[in-house]
Amino acid sequence: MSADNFDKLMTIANPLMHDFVADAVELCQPDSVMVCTDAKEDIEAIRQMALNGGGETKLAAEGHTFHFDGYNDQARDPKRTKYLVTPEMKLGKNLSQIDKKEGVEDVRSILAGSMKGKQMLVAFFCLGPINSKFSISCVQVTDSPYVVHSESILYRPGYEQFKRIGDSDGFFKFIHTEGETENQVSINTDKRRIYMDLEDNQVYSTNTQYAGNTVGLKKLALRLGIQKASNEGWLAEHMFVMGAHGPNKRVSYFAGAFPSACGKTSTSMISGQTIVGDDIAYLRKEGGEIRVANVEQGIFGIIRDVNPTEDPEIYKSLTTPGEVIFGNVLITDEGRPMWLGMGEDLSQAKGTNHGGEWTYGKKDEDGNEITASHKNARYTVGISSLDNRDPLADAPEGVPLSGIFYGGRDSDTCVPVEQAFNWTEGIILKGASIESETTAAVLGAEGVRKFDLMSNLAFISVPLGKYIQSNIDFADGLDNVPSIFSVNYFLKNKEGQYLNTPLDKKVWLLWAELRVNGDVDAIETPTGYIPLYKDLAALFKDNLGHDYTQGEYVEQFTIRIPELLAKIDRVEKIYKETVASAPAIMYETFDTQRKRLEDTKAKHGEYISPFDLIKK
Ligand code: SPV
Ligand code: MN
Repeated sequence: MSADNFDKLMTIANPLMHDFVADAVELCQPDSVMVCTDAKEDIEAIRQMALNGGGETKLAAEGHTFHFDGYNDQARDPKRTKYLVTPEMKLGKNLSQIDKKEGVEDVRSILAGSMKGKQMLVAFFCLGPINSKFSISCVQVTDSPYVVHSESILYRPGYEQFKRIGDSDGFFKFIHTEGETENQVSINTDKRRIYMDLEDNQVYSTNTQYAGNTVGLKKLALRLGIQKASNEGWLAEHMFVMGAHGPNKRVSYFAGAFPSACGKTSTSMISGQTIVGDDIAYLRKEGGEIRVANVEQGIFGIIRDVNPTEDPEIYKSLTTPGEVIFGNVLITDEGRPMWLGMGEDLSQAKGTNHGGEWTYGKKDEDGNEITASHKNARYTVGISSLDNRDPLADAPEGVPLSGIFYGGRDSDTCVPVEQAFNWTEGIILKGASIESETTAAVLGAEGVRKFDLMSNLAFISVPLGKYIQSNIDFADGLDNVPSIFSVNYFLKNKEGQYLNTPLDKKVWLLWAELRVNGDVDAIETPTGYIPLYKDLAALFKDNLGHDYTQGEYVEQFTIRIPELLAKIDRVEKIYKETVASAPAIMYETFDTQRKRLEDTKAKHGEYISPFDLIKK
């Protein structure tokens, strides 16, 4: 480490951080170490390193680069992601874990000497807005310039923030090596590890490059954050945050949790609304209300289906010069990125993608089609480059929360939008009961219905029952309790066709905006409140120019009693069999809901038109 870099490190007077870095250097044995501050020159140096063999290549448009992950490194890897636990820790069986002593020994043996011949980067970033109650300082050690470059786009600068915390131990530590590479991609999959040490707030990540496994501040920090939040009485959630724009310039803020690849980013980008963040939120109680802040300042979003019609804001920023990293898309010989669902014919396209040279119809060794871009291909951009950035996106005090959405990929059970009767029912029957058909965002089979409470299951680091109880208790003492809604963008008819277009989510959002402000009435169903036909018809007409028919309404909002009952049975079974810590109120609430469904069935039958539920 040069004297200059050493000074940069020592200027932060935190011996615990120094120890962490010293240990990492000793263990990984890099040839040199660079310490990055918040200075523009340092970030620029990282960008250049990324382009000089550090994981990125320039594209034709100014500021655009691309990055490829290995063919089997295209998503988060739950099988190799584990909590390091001591015998005293009782996390419950849903959380993947390994004995701490054994796991640390194993991952340290992989890290040993891993940076020989390479430069180690030490960088500082901040979770949440800087200099605020939400801020958590982080130090990232990695041999990947791509990782630090991504973090410089996605997170607020943390070097100056780190100085503010003095010698506190309340910071997060991340150590990553991409390991041995060929053509700039990690090759030793068998030595891939993503191990979280909850006692030391430290995460190890090895032999992977995909950002969900490597960018410390993203999902690795969410796991640490959930434990910290649980201990300190706030919430760390897998949620977007956005401003919904109602009548007379009214802005009501919503947060929403959806499993990966279920429309979370595109909800936060609905036209005419403003985005605070698309992926991770911290919620704190202040002065009788919930304040919510975006943990990030950028978006690592799924690029598939980003096109000028459905996502005009993001499409514009991806096709305009400026800082963008494209991941696992098709790169044409002219240096242009192309992707599935971009609104162009890809059958004539050719170029290079994560599988090498590509032309339409190419198959891999196992005979599976290699699509032009991977289904989980991504883009990384700063929110500041978006025209629809909310003016309070970086507010240190966050924004006041009016409502929460929980959604999933559900083809046959829940209506497109429904408001829970109250907070506790919302947490239990909407959030803690999310099931979703699996997608390409996680390695494994697609299309299988999976339980995913609060869309946060992959990241929860405390016993699940404790986490749910914290969510229930969070409304205690509030003057303004936000409303909780379920949304379902993926309802299908018997022929398997979607009943809604992707644009319809705007109507559900704006209905919820009216609802939280008491502007519209609703129909009571056994599971919550749904919109009146007339209110939706007006919203469809005004916002989408669509004449929404009564037929569409009835088909979409029919209450499907058998499916709803089956869902409760499935979810309850999961809690009974696998979540010893589940609070008793959950089972009471499942019973209440079941009884309401049975009573309604006795009166109206199994499939009930919403018109039949309007009180005469
Ligand atoms: C998600 O999959 O939920 C993402 C991308 O936001 S990842 O970084 O992989 O978690
Ligand atoms: Mn996410």
